[in-house]
Amino acid sequence: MKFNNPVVKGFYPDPSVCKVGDTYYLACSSFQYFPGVPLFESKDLINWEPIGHALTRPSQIMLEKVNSSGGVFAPTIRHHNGRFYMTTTNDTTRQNFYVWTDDIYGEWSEPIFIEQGGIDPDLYFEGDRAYFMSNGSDEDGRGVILQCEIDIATGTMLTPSRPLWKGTGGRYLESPHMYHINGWYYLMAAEGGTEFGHMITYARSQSLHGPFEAYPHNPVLTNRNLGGYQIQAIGHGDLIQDGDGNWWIFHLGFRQIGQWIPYHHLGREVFLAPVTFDENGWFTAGHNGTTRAEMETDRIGQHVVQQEKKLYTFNNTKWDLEWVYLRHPRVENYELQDDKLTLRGTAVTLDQADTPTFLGIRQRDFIAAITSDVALSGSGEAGITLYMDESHHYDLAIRQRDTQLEAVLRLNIGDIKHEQKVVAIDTSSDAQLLIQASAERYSFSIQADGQTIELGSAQTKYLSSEVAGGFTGVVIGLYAVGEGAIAEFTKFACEYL
Ligand code: 6LW
Repeated sequence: MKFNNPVVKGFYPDPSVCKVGDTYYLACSSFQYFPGVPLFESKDLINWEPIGHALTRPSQIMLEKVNSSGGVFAPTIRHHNGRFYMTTTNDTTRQNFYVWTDDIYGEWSEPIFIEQGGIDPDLYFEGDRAYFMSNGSDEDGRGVILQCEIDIATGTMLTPSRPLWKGTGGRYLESPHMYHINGWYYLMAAEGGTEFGHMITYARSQSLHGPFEAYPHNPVLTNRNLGGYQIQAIGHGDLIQDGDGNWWIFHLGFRQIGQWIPYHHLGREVFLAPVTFDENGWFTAGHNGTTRAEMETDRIGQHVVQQEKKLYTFNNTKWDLEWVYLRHPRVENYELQDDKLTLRGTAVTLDQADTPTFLGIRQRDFIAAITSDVALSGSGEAGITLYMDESHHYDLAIRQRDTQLEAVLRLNIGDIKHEQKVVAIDTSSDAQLLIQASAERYSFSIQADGQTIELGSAQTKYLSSEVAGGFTGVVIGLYAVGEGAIAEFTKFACEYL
C-alpha cells in the first residue's frame, strides 16, 4: 500500500512513540501553548487520533510569561511496568522533568525534576533500572550526549552524568534515544539543527555505557540533499517496532514553499519511514535514506485506509483535545459550549508574550477555508488571528470604537503593524469572518448585513519560521481583546480543500 506523509499534519514537532499491546502512542512538543504535550493514539501507524495532553495543570508546567518557542521542548514517551512516563524540558526554566500515569486517558502526575541539564531528555529502562539521557557539552563546548542512572521514584541521580557519544560532527547534537535490539545498544540522535541541514544519525555499542561506534554511513536519514523537494528538515526521530516485528521511525520535518529561498509556516509535522536492519546489525531508513511524501510499503495491510479529517468545527472537535491556549489561561474568561465559544477580553493583547484571551487550533494544511460568525458586545475587539507569535500574526476582526463598529484586517510583521483596511460596518446580526488560505497567501473578507467586504490579502511567508524564528507553526486563534469585550463565536469551520 501507499501512505502519505506527514502522518500528523500541522505544528506537532518532536514526535516520540511507544507501543502498549496493539496500540501506539505519540507525544509532541508544545512550547508556550497549554495544555502541553499533545498525545495521540493509533492502531496502524498512519491514522492518529488525539487523546489528550500530558501537562493539563498549571502546577505541572511553568508557562507564565514564557517566551514564544520557550516552554515545553521535545518529549520522550515510554511505557514500563504498566506505567507511562513522559519526560521533557521546560526550556525557559531550563529544567528537565518527567511525569507518569497509569491511565493515559486520565491525568498525569506532578513533575519530578532531574538535576541533569541539556534538552531533549530520554528515558531508557532496563529491568528495575532507569537511565536518563539528554544533550550537553564537553569541556571544549562540543555537543555530547550525557547519561546518568536515576531513581525512577524520585528522579534522584544515582550516578554522575557520563558522556556517551559526540555525534558525527554536525551542529546541535540533540534528541538522543536509546534502544536495545538484538544484543546491541543503539543510540540515535539528530544533528544539523532543525532546519534544512537536519539529519538522523546513530551509533551502537555492546554496552549501555559505550564506547559507541558510529554507523559508517551516517546520516541514516536526511532530506538535506533533496534540493527543491517539498519535505525538508527531517530529523529528531524515535524508533518503534510494529506487531509484525518491523521497525519504523517517526520523525519531524516540514513542508516547504518556494525554492529560492524556501520557507515554511505550518511548523514541524510528524513523518513516518520504514527502518530495516541488515545482517550486520546496522539499520537503514526511509527511501534510500530519505523520507518521501508518498511511501510505498508492504508492511501495512492493504485494508488499512489512511483517513484525513478535512473539516474542523466546534461540534466535531473537543476543546481539550484539539484547542490550545497561550500559556496558562484565565479560565473565567472562557465559556466553552458544544457549538459556541464565548470569550471575555482583557487588557492583554495579541502583541504581548502573555495570555491574551485566545483559543486556537493548528493550521494543518495549506489550502483552507476558515470561517466563524462573531458577535461583539462591549468595547474592544474580537476575531480570528493567524498566529505565529506575538510579533507575527494576521488579525481579521470586528471592533467597537466609540459608537462605531468596524471591520479590520491588521498585519503584524515584526516591527511593522499595518491596518490594511478598516471599514465601518452596521450590523444588526452577527458578522461572518472569512479567510481563504492558499500555500502562498491568505485572503480576508467579512460578511455583515448581507454584504461581503473584501479586506485584503497577505503572504503566508511573513508568518513563516524563516521570518518569525522559533519552533512553532501557524495556529488559528479565536480571540477577544479589551476589558469589557464579550465575543460570541459560532459556526466556526476550518475546511481543508
Ligand atoms: C528540540 C530539538 C529540536 O528540542 O528542536 O528538531 C527543539 N529538534 O531536538 C525544539 O523542538
